[in-house]
Amino acid sequence: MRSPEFLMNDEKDFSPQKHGNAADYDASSITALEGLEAVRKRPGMYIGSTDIKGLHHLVWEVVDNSIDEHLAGHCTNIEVYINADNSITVKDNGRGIPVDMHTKLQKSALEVVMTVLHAGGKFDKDSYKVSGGLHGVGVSCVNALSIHLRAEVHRDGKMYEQEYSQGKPLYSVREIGTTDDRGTTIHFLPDPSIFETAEYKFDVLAHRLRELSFLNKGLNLSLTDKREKDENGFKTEAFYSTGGLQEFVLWIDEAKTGLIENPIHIMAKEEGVDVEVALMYNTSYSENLISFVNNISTRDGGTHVSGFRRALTREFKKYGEDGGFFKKITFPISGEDFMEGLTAIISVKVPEPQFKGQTKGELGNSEVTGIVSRCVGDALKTFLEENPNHARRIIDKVVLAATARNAARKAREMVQRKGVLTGSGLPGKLADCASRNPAESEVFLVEGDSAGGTAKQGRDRHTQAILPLRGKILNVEKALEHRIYENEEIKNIFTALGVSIQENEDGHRILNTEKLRYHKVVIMCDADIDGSHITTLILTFFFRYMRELIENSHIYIAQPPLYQVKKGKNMRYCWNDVERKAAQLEFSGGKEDDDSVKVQRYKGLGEMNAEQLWETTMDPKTRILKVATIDDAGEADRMFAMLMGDEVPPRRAFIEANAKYARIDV
Ligand code: 0RA
Repeated sequence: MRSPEFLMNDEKDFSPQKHGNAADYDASSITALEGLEAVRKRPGMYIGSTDIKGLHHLVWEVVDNSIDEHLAGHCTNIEVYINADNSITVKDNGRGIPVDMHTKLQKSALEVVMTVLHAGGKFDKDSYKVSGGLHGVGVSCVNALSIHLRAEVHRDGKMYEQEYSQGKPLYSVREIGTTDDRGTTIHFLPDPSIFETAEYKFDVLAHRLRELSFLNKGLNLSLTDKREKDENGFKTEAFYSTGGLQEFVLWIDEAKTGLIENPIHIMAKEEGVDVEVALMYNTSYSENLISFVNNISTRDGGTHVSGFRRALTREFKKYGEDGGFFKKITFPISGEDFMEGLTAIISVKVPEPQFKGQTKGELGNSEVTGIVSRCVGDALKTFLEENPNHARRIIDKVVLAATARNAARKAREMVQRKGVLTGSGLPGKLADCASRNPAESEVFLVEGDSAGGTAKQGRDRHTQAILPLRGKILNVEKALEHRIYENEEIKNIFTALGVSIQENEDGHRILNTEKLRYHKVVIMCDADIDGSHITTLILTFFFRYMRELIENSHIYIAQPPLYQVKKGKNMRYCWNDVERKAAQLEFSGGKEDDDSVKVQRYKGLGEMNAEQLWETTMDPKTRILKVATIDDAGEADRMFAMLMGDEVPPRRAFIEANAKYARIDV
């Protein structure tokens, strides 16, 4: 399906599993818990889903075990291969999975690790564990869900192997030779009877491996795609970071202009908790905070993020007040003002992490707040003392942010008082639907008044509303916040949707979606360059000001067809060139250029009549809708800034690299 490529994301939800141990490991410390049949019966329970996300999840289950070896100080290299048949090989130079006999089970430890759910050594508090993935499942789940898996272990001078099918060993662990190296190689082919899709995506794997390299400086990671070969051999990418989070921040901010020379890099350890933070101020208005616990992304933050915010606000506030830099400001400075234009990565390593929340995306350990707050506070104090010039630049930016926030609040209050943002008076341009049930109601945001008119005629009046948007909508990436509330089209979106923005005592903007009037908001633009640009502008607006709507799957992108192929009474709509060619060949009975087969290229929605628009793009029974998602706020932020910001070179590079995705009309 066509889509702006930056919306395609990988997955990065992980929760820890307490598992494995260090030097005193032996097979008898493994505890057997459950059989693997359960995993095959209900795979979703263990790996989240059996779609493309679940497929990629298998790789992370294995890689996380290798990362654990690195965290325990035993592994420097992890190689990942996508093989020609879409099987995966993960090779590390860790200690190698133990192979000695498990006394009770009378099996090799390797077999136990590979075939028993939750098998692990006794928990070792001295090293951090990430393995287990989202549902704390481990490598045995990968085995259960693979039609074939081969484990090769190099350990104590010997090589061992065992193979499995759907989790069942094909033979006992056997010795296959001698070796000088150490490590584990896991090769697996996902079971096609379990997964909806078999094809691995290079970019998805590359993205997480790059992230892992920033999070684990000094670790060599590589990805090789053996499915395609060109004159330079297989496509391969190596990920290695010497600078760690400092480099991570610069990579995320590639398209932004720095406010200070270098990122502030903080590394500290307290009470067994490793704290690493890198932060950078840039000239943009957005905040980008990314956090990890034991290499696992914590999407919803948690105690480590609270500690960071607390320290940042406290130290900058004190510095600004002591220096008399806030004298001119007549309203209170809020925590938010210190976050504008800030990109920060917070990574903590906690021996016994507790994850909270529905998706386990939030760190719960309460002691971590104080630890991070002290470590970051001390480091910031030193930075501010030693770098008065940079400190001044940041403080000036904070003052500007506070002033802008105050102006935005006034502008918002003005329109909200008038009822414009609260949904009382609906915009005149909105052709509302009859239903008052948001769950069945949808609104189409349509590019241009004329296409809006066609959509109005074609729609199902009961459930579908139409809001035409005139011309290009405001580029919110470049506009100051108070300008946003003055923009007609944006005001109309707020009013039509029935959502409003409120500010809490911390200055934090909160979206009130209680009165959301439509559960589906469909962006419907022309299938040309302009149309895709407008789609991106609207998505940028939702990303910056109504992110919850994207997170809660309320935002969709309509997919109008690109062609109509016709011969006599035969007619078919086509969404890409493959479909078009197939239709042409079919209608002509195999003749390459049959003049009686007519191909109409749809560039704009306006080229379709109401009935055609309904049939192809709006009818819930036949249309294709793409849901907008942000699985990775960091990546999305980077892409939006790149596409919409004012730094031209990286944007051009991105558009060129992704030309086949970005250009819809190829
Ligand atoms: C159980 C115990 C130990 C290591 C591992 C498993 C292990 C698993 C994987 C999966 C991929 N690579 C891996 N490397 C190691 C501890 C080993 C010891 O104490 O020697």
